[in-house]
Amino acid sequence: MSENKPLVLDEFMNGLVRRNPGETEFHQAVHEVAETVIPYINENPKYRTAQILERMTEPDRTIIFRVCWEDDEGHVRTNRGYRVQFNNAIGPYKGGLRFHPSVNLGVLKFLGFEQTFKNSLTTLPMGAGKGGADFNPKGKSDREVMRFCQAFMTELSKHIGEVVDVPAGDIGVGAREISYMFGQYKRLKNEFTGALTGKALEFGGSLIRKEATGYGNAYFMEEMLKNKGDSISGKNCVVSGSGNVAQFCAEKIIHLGGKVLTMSDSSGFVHDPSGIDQDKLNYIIDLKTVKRGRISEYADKYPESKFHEGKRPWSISCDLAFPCATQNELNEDEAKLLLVNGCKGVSEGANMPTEEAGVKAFLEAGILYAPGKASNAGGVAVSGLEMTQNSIRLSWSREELEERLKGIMRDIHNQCLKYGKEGDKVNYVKGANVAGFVKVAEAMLAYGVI
Ligand code: NDP
Ligand code: 2IT
Repeated sequence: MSENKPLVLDEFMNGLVRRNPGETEFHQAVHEVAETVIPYINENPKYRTAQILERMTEPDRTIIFRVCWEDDEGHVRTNRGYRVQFNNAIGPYKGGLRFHPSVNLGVLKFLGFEQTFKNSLTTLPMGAGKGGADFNPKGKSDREVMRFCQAFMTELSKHIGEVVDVPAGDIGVGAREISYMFGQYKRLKNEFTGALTGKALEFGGSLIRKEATGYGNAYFMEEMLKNKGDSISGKNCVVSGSGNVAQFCAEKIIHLGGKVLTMSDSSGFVHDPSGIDQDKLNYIIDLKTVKRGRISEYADKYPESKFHEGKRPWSISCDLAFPCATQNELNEDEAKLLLVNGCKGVSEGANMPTEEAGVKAFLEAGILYAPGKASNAGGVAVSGLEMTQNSIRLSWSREELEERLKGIMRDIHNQCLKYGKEGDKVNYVKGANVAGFVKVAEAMLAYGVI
């Protein structure tokens, strides 16, 4: 039977590309996983005969809808909304919502696919989904954002629920947007249930959720270094982004004794050779979350720093790099430049920030390299803990949650060691992909053909 022939990467990818034309980010995410998982599947033919990888790369369903709203001038605006319910083998669909003009089906499928492996790694019972809209929150008034969120949720509410699908934030969706959407969900359903995570503390949110992705990313780097008898303390660190993930990644690097040299946004990066300390970081957090300003304003406030317009921070010499902005923000040349300048570790806070050729350069150089599905899983992990707290109608303390988050990141690191050890090195890409795959694959096998 042809099903029993070994899987061949190129043949598998040709089929996937043919079925999903033009979805380049989705092709990239699947290729990165297939490269490491196909050899494992060929050693374990039960996954092959059950077509597990073919089934895992096809979302359970994709929902696409029109979102109409009125701007402050009374003009009617139309956007496209999405929810990709990727896989619920091990729990309700779970994953963020992204509001950004670059959102399209291919981007959300890549994110939903990655989420399948990431959520599996967290050890918590969560399936995978991702959604959002091509809405651009930049330059919109609060009332416009509110009207958009309400219109978006009016349709989305038909498809989600605390045991069905539980969205959260991502790029362009933070506390403000989650609050507007939760309010609308509650109003439409006439029930108070934890159908979203990342909520404010007053209405069912969890302590540490805001910090979790960034903190978790720094903890993951600390685990990788600890495994080699080293630590973040005293290291020069380059961070990209200045949003939720970047802010709290920088904060934890500072707590752990590292020096943060850069932060960025889509208009460029700031380099502060004297280091971005907690006071300066507090300025950035206020600038980006309250004033909704631009990172260039940092250089006006702190003249010892310099703003590099239109540039990314990877040319700055560092020991450790933390890409925390968006996908494909670090290319092959930049990866090689980081290596030449002495970078010894990269931990991804963003989803798929490194282009495939860049990943290859890091792996060939044998530096510590953590793919986002392992290193940024702290955010969705604490979302999972928010779901638990909502279910038992209790909230845990900051200390308890931070310990749990640390424990989960340690656990993810151990899973990477289990499947990724290659001599005295660890291939975290292979480790994360295979470990994430096995749990979901076993559940799918157990259900039979569905
Ligand atoms: P935010 O919206 O809070 O911040 C995004 C940051 O990235 C901003 O600094 C933004 O700059 C920058 N950015 C966005 N798009 C681009 C682009 N095309 N080019 C350059 N810079 C860009 O999002 P988050 O911090 O929540 O998300 C950052 C990354 O982390 C994403 O990849 C997300 O998927 C991932 N992630 C987020 C999690 C979470 O819990 N929030 C969990 C796990 C992963 P500007 O202000 O100019 O747009
Ligand atoms: O990419 C991600 O893991 C997130 N945006 C967080 C998802 C979540 O459900 O908390």
